[in-house]
Amino acid sequence: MAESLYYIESSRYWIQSSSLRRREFGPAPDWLGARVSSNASRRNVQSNKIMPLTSDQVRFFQHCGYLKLPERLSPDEVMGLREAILDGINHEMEPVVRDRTGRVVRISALWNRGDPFRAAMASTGLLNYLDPLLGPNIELILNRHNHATLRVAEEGSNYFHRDVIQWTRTILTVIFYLEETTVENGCTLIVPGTHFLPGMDVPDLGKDERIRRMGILEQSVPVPMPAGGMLAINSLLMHSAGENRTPGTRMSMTAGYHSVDELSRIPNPAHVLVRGERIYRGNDG
Ligand SMILES: O=C(O)CCC(=O)C(=O)O
Repeated sequence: MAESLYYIESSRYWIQSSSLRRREFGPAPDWLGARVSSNASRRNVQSNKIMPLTSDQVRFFQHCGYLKLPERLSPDEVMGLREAILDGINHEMEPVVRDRTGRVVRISALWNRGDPFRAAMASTGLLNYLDPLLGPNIELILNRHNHATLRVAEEGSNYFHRDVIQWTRTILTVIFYLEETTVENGCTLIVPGTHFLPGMDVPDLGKDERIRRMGILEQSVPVPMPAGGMLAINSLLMHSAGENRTPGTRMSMTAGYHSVDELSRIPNPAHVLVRGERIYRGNDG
């Protein structure tokens, strides 16, 4: 369905498709409702489309390299994902990653596992937020992230990293929190602004002498998130899961997104189109 118009009415968020069928999308986020005095005030004049993120939020993401998305997964979605992840871990459903003791702590290839993973990773609500950051044509990446992790105290596999090497083809990472994360149970740590530092092929930033001399990782800040919260980061941003110092678990799921590469003639089999179309704008002639 080509979705062309988003608008707020009676605190509900509506989508109207080009076929003029209108569909309710859900309750309007508080911040959006508060800012919308009339439908026209949030309409992008050129596209006649109401943007789910303000230009200030988009600028914040570009400047700082991260944004807590203004909406959460519903408690039912969180519960469905938690059950599916625990099922995958308990039944050791491959592909999985184990910790040093052989325990399964991560399930991979979430997209291939179907719902509820597909529903969350390609939900209209999430893609509406990614649209102002990535544009209308969006692909989900199958060979970066696409996994869910259960972090416990003894796991100890956290390290500062970037998700890509160079800025020319960076990606957008979304971390979905399926349990509340706090400083105690190892919320995500980020180093704001580090997406502007030069590209480097360094898997574990804390072990790199140049990074250590810069003292840049000492500038990291914790980002506590509620259960169901979603954090978008520029994948060049230096980040790490924190250390879980509680007896409990800390479950999250991670996915990566690209805008469609308009210079690629061949569809990448590791990319799934989740919004818009595969465009090609190469000048071959
Ligand atoms: O869960 C987190 O806090 C970080 C996740 C992450 O960096 C990853 O999955 O690559």
